[in-house]
Amino acid sequence: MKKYYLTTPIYYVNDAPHIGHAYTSLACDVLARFKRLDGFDVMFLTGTDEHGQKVAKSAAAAGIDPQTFTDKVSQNFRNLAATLKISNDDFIRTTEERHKKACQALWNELLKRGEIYLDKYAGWYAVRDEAYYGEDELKDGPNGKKIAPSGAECEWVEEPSYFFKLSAWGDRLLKFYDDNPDFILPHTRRNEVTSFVKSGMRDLSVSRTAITWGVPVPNEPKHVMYVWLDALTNYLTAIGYPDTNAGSFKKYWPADLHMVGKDILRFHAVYWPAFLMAAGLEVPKRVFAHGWWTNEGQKISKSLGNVIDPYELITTYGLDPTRYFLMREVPFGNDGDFARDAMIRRINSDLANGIGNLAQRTLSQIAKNCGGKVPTPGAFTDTDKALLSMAEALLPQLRALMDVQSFSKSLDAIWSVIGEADRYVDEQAPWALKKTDIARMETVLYVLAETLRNLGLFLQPFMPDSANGLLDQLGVATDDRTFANVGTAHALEAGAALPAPQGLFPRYVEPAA
Ligand code: ME8
Repeated sequence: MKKYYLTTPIYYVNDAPHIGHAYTSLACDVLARFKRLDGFDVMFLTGTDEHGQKVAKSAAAAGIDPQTFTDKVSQNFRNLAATLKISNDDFIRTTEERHKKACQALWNELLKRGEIYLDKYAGWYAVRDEAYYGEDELKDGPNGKKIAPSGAECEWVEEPSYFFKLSAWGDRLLKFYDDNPDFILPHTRRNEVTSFVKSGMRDLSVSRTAITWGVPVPNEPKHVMYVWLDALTNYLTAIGYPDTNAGSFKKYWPADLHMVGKDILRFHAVYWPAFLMAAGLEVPKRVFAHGWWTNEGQKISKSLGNVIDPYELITTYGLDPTRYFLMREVPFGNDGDFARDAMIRRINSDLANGIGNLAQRTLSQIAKNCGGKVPTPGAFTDTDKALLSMAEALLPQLRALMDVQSFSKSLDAIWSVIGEADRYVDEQAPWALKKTDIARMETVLYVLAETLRNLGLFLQPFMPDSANGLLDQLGVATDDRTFANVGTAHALEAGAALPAPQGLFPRYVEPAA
């Protein structure tokens, strides 16, 4: 069985989850569901990043010890995943014992291979990014502060520290990017990575002595690991590292995809492959850096008070419409603006008037005019065959698009079949055939039901509840909902009784003020 191992970033537990976290998890969920339906053995990992200075500061500000604090906030991320119906196979927390063990084993491996040495760090650090910056990367901010390219304030740090010999990995990283042109997607992001590597990298400080909230460095009681070395290792921990001979490690490593936001590409596309190569481990196949959401044109930030709460979206618009909007509205990889008007337009035109109307028209005519049973088709015309084969041909198209994380293009492809099916109903006018040619009416309604069955199969990863509702109404057995059932070879059985139709994609009506 083919395997597919994909991960979200593990989210910092310094704050409540927001739409950005929901977005990354959702994109991974859509892909994980797609791959499972397509017969892959999927391992889908998400979780929380709980160590480091930023989390320790938030715990102190809340007046509670870091462990109690992280227990609480981590649970909020778990709850969000459940609310979004994220189908993750594991949820990792970096404060778990299994993770400490994995981090320390990786550390020992790097030490043994001469990739880590003890020295002293004197330089800039941004707590918000948990990142070290070179002087040349910084700008002067107000009141003499130094500002990182991300906008985070930096502070001067001087402390004994272990270093990873990152400077020695530049050429090997550049060769790796050349040999693996699809390692970084979208391709437009490749340059920022290669130019950072080409600019000449300094060795990376990988332990801290000024803080204590972290994984202890083996045999060095004053040092805890740099939070990014700790965090990135989660991708190994979850599949059993350091037991590289265990079944799950052997089966799933290297990861097929690390999905991240563009803010943390450098950590995943530079530091992480360097750590892995240095430890003699394989490098993941892809890092996809998606874009950034703004809110009605403005940067989303707590200080502007415009953080979008995913729970509020789900309560207002419903889970599936929210999932659909986030995956459809913006080509995956680009930045996107969240505008309520656009959301309502998508719900009403694509869902209610699009797939909803098509399903409603077809199913209610079947209920009324075919005795609530799957209609019996006669011979198919070329027009019938064209629509059926268009729906079937979606499978190879979607496979290719999903393999490059083109979620919105995948939905465009599905919607072009919906558009074609709409034209087909209008042309064939089954309601008129009812008076003139019952046999032909049955054929037309059968072709539509069969098209809807294929559409329902393909919509499952995006809108699991609504798509399964549609498949229920078509009488498709739960076991017959994988992509192995796409196409005419697995078509609906004529004469099978169907449940009474129900609306699946309601219009959004603005509540009265
Ligand atoms: O960086 N638009 O965690 P984090 C889109 N712990 N996506 C957004 C977003 C926005 N406005 N805001 C956040 C960390 N995200 C580290 C990761 S991984 C080994 C360690 C998403 O809580 C996006 O995926 O700051 C981004 O990369 C991630 O949340 C950052 O989450």
